Amino acid sequence: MKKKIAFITGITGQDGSYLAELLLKKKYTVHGLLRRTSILNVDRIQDIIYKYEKQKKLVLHYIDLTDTSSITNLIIKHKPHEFYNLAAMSHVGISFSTGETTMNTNAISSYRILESILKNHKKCKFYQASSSEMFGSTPPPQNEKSSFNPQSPYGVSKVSAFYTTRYFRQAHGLFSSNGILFNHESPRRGLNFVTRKITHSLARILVGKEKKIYLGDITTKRDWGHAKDYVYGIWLILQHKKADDFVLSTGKNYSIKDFLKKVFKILGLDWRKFVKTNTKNFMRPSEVRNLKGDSNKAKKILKWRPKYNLDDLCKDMLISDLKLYNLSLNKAKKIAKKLK
Ligand code: NAP
Ligand code: F7E
Repeated sequence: MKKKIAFITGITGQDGSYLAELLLKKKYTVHGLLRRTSILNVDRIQDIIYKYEKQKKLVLHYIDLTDTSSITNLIIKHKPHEFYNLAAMSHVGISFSTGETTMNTNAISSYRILESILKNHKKCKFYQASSSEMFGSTPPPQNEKSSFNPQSPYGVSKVSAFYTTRYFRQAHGLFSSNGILFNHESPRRGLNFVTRKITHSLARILVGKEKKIYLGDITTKRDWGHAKDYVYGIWLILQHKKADDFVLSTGKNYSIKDFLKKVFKILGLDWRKFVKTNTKNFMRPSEVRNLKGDSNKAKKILKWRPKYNLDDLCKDMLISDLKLYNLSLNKAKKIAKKLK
């Protein structure tokens, strides 16, 4: 069989980097779309660049997501079998002050890409990175039938892209699917999302580079999984025989306070000594208070199941951040004893 060609927007991000690794292992040719930045921003994909770029199994193209004509040219030239649209302005808190960019990048781009696929390469399967933020204030558990009540420009933009993806499927027969993913984290998570902020700052506290972690509201609850499990689910969604929408989640939720407790406990520390909460800068005009997903549909139809639990995730993230500061877990525990 001819080798599959996949396009990934957002390849430099957390999910894009894990998905690219997975597809390359599955012998796909991967075309990664990245935007030009003043500092080369390929840390998460450096290893696969060394391993696959020379043989043209990984091909990178500098293209901003909002530059649809360039994306169209690439679609016409390479005729991808699968298009994973992962690029986004993905920070909910920041979206409150960057609403227009957020809508343009996250909502309008999806519309333009789908229109281009319809006109130029109808056979291409399309994946849209939809989000549990779309549920907003809808009480848990949330599944594919729950209503959307977004609470941020980010949430609104993702609802728009969700319905756009459905519209091209229902009206034009495209294979366009939504993955409605609940929060998923990893050592590759951006530093300004709450989980990574906590594990990374704790490592910095141990080496004396920080004294306290300043957080916003720590009473909100999230359903956290590991990004490695979720990119496998993303791939399964496009391998299913028909296009559809699927929730991916663990089905368990915890507060930010629970996450703090778990991470600090690994080193035998009391988080309350090192954290200041309700810091104004990190409070949002409106909050999504309680997310807990019901992914029975994905379990039943795709046979998808997450392997990591929250304790595994906390440990994985903390150990990785300790390494950045040349600390082993044992060494960190010794330093922590002195900080008690
Ligand atoms: P991420 O780490 O923030 O990565 C976002 C990616 O989008 C980065 O590669 C970024 O490029 C790229 N990007 C942003 N604006 C762009 C533009 N104008 N042109 C080209 N590329 C652009 O996000 P993630 O956690 O991997 O999430 C992947 C997708 O899933 C996103 O759409 C996100 O909204 C969605 N999602 C995430 C979660 C989660 O918990 N992680 C849950 C549900 C849905 P730079 O590296 O240059 O910034
Ligand atoms: O916030 C609270 C914050 O920014 C989680 C994105 O991947 O998942 C992510 O969005 C909670 C919120 O993730 C701080 O107010 C407290 O209640 O880590 P977060 P998020 O907003 O849930 C969804 C599913 C996506 O789709 C998004 O792309 O933690 N919180 N103090 C804080 N959050 C941050 N970032 N920083 C704080 O200091």
